[in-house]
Amino acid sequence: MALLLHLDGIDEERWRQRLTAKLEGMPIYLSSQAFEPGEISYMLAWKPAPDAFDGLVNLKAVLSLGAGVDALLQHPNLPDAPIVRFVDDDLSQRMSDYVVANVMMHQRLFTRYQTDQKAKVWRQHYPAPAPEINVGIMGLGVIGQFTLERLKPLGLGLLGWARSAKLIDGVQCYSGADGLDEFLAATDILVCLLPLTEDTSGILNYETFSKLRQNGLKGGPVIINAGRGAHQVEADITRALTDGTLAAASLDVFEVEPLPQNSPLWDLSNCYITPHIAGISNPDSGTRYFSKVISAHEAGAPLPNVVDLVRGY
Ligand code: NDP
Ligand code: OXD
Repeated sequence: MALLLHLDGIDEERWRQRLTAKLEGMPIYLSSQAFEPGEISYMLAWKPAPDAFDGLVNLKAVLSLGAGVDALLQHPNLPDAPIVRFVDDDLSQRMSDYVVANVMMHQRLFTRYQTDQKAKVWRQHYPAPAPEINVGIMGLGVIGQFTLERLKPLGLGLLGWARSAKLIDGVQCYSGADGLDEFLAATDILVCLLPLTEDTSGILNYETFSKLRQNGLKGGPVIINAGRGAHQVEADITRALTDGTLAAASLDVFEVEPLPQNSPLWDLSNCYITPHIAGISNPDSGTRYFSKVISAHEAGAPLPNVVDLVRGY
C-alpha cells in the first residue's frame, strides 16, 4: 500500500515531507520516481499527465488537491476509483478573503482612486451605501456559503443562486435555470464560485452581464470570477468592459492560464487580474485533511466529499 503524488507545477517534495510525518509507515512516491504501480492505493493529484494512472490497478481513491475537479474529470484515462475533493477551512477562508476584498474595492469605488492617483487628481467619490448594494453569489456550496457568512457583517444585500433550492438566513436564494434571470436582475456585484460543468461553462457571457441590475453601483455592475476560466467568455468580458455594460471585472481565473500576453484583458484599466491565487491549497491543512482521509479509510470509514460523476462536481 502506497501513496503517489502527481502534482503538476507544485512542489511535490514539500507535500511529501509533511505527509510522511503524518502517514507513518506508508511509502510515498513522487511522480518522477520509480515505483511499482500495483503498490499504489491512493493518488494525490493536480492536473495529472495523460499516463499518470497507467498500471494503477489497485487504486482505492484519487485525492484531488483542488476543490474543483473539472480538469481531473476530463482526464482521458480516469480510473474507476472514487474521487475525493479538497474541502478545507483554510481554502474557504482564502477564497472568501479574495471575494470580500474585491467586493469592498468595488462597492467603495476604490477603483476610481487608482485612476485619480495616476492623474494626481484629488476628487471625492460618493459610493451608494452598503445596504443598497446587492452581492449575488453563484454557487452555494462549501465556499459560496462560507463566503456569505464572511460578507454578512458588512451590511450589503446578499443573494445566492444554486442548482437546488436553499434556505440561508439573511440571503435571498434563487435556484435553477428558472431562477437565474430574477437573481441577475437584483445583482450589482456578481461573484462566480461555481464548479465547471457542462451547464456552467460560459455562463459569464454578454447576455448574463446585460441582465444585471444597472442602477445600483455607480458606473454599473461588476463581476468577480474565482471559479474557473471556462466559466467566462473573455471576448464578451472585453466587450462589456469597453462598452460600459460592466463597470469592472475582478478575474482570478482565465480561459487559458497563464493569461496569454496578447489578451486584451491585460490592457483594460477596469479589469483586475490575479494569477489563480484566490485559494491556493495549503500544504499544512492539506496534509491534515488528506492524511486523515487515508487513515480513516484504512480503518474502515467511508471516504468523505466524494465527487458525483453524474453531476460533475
Ligand atoms: P461545491 O461543490 O461545494 O459547491 C458547488 C455549488 O455550485 C453548489 O451550490 C451547486 O448547487 C452549485 N452549482 C453546480 N452546478 C450548478 C448549476 N448548473 N447551476 C447553479 N448552481 C450550480 O464547490 P466548492 O464551493 O467547494 O467550490 C466551488 C468552485 O470554486 C470549485 O469547483 C472551483 O472551480 C473553484 N475554486 C477556485 C479556486 C481558486 O483558486 N480560484 C480555489 C478553490 C475552488 P447545489 O448546492 O444545488 O448542488
Ligand atoms: C481549486 C483551485 O480548485 O485551486 O482548489 O483552483
